[in-house]
Amino acid sequence: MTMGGQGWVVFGAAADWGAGRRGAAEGPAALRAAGLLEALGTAAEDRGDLPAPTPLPPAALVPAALVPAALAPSALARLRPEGPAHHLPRIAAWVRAIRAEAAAILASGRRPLLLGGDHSLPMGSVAASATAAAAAGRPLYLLWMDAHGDFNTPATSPSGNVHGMALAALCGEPGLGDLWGAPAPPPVAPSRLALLGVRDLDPGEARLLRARGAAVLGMDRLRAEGLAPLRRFLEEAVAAGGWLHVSLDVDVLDPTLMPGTGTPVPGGLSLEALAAALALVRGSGLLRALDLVELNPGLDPSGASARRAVALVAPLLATPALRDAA
Ligand code: NNH
Ligand code: MN
Ligand code: MN
Ligand code: MN
Repeated sequence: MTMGGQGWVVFGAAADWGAGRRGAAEGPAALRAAGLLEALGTAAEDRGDLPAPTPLPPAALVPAALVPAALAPSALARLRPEGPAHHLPRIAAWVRAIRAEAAAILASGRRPLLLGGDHSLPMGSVAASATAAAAAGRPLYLLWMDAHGDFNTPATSPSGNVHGMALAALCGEPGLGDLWGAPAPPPVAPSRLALLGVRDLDPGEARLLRARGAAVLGMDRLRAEGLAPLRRFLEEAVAAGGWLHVSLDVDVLDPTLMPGTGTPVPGGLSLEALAAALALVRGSGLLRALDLVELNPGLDPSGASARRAVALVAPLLATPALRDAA
């Protein structure tokens, strides 16, 4: 089924090279099995999963000479033999394929919904949003819903897992080499970025986030102020005539509600709080693109994690008209 106008186009990326454990690649199949397409109704088109791209030659990416110099010996000792950004050539190939797909969907005036897969993959979808927003003369606002900051670089990452570096790379932090090829996307402005639900920051990424001045609406802040800071962020985006991309890492939910994810962190959002946040997003009328990532269905054989993810995003996508169809 297809629909023109502002409908959603769903595509999957069955890849988990950015995560520390395998299994998020089963996310797209699990989300479809849990009824995602039925929940979206006839207004959405499902393009299926992208074919696995061929890994890029490693030489195109992190220059080896840069790496040891950038790392403290203590960080170096914790790295696995494959280097400071695991599986980067494969991830870069996925990122480029996802960017191309999301860009084509945006160019047709519709809205991409990326089903992951791990959280390195939105380096492709957000790149497409950033490029399209710039071409339309609109400021891009990015809402990153996550237990984690994903603001490491190869030099600060304690794990070497690229899903923990995706947001930093999108904001223009160096370290992943020529990830996107040409043309590189415009970097996401930290002043138009909000992280929601964060409760696990590594020391290096915490320092970098602070230095860049991004709005970290962590769990402590949410407990104190509720969703008021998110409301202000969205109001600012509306006033600026912005576009909004939401990248939803399911580990933003409390692990008691979302056990099917690879790096659960206690103390997360309730279903009600996340639904309320997504209702504010929907009400803004600005949402142009969504990522739904880090579901690892094998870690929750009950299937409840996938069903909850579907139930949460379905109302978000049952779309009111965009504020501005241009
Ligand atoms: N901060 C850790 C790292 O960089 C964990 C990242 N894991 C995530 N991010 N799931 O959303 O390795
Ligand atoms: Mn993440
Ligand atoms: Mn996370
Ligand atoms: Mn951590």
